[in-house]
Amino acid sequence: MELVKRVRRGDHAAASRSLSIVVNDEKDSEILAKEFFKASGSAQKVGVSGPPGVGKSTLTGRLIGRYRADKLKVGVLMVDPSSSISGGAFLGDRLRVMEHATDKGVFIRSLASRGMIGGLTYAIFGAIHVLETLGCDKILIETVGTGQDEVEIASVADTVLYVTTPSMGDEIQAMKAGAMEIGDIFVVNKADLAGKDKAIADLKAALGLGHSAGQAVKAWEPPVLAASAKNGEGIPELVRELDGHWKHLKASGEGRRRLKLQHATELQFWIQRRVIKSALERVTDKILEDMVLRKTDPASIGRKLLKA
Ligand SMILES: Nc1nc2c(ncn2[C@@H]2O[C@H](COP(=O)(O)OP(=O)(O)OP(=O)(O)O)[C@@H](O)[C@H]2O)c(=O)[nH]1
Ligand SMILES: [Mg+2]
Repeated sequence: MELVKRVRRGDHAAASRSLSIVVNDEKDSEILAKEFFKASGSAQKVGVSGPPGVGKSTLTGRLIGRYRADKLKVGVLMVDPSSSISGGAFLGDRLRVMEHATDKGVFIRSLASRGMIGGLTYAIFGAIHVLETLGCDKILIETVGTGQDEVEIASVADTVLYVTTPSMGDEIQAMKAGAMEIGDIFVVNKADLAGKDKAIADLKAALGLGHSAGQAVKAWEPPVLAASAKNGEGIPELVRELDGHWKHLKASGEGRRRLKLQHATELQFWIQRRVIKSALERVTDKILEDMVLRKTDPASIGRKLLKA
């Protein structure tokens, strides 16, 4: 409880300790998680998603800068679904946002999925509640788009920012629709390079935007912007759209719908984690021995363990 109080007062060391406990499911994690959940629910959670190398981390650094200029407190979660492969790139990510690391208004943490029971998604929820308790107004969650994870970010974030580049024009056409459908705001980053206008047109065409004549006006038409995280071009406009989406979520009821979806997903992962953990703890060598001897089978044993 002392730890929770310290996090509420904005103590970064306490937040860091709490994150480790909650994410790794250490002793007392459940007691803490309950308190953090109660104190959370007010920040805008922005998922920064898109293919590898498009500039998500650089853009995240820019967004931190803008939010800090407005005196907002920012939490950053860098989610690495495959830390075993991209350890090096990940270090680069941290460096790109590192200029903010000594700022008391910014809290940065990376999450890797290796060895986590219940997977990364559950850990992200736990981390988000700690950051909200810490007083973060905006939480930026960077994920590398490998298809699967992109879909997951849509059940964690309030606003999904989908990042591409001018050189991706043709690939966009070939991309699975599902990977992009999750975007609430689209950014063609690296607009300092050639081809941004064509990229924007291609993206709009792929999204089926701008052809709504005769159709009912959608409550939120995803904007497609150009930006350069490198030189800062288009960043104020991007922040305006992010704020606009946040207002839209609150005014339309869509925000509440998404929050319920997030809670349903978190609950699903909580159950999954607990059930798997407690069932697996009761698998003895005797059981495995009986399976080798074909005295029993996974379905029979599994059922028995679940009942218990
Ligand atoms: N020209 C140009 N280069 C950029 C821009 N933004 C980022 N870059 C460069 O693109 C490279 C990748 O940038 P990152 O920010 O690491 O991209 P990322 O999407 O986070 O990469 P992963 O996390 O590895 O998927 C770096 O060399 C950046 O300097 C931009 O606006 N213009
Ligand atoms: Mg990155």
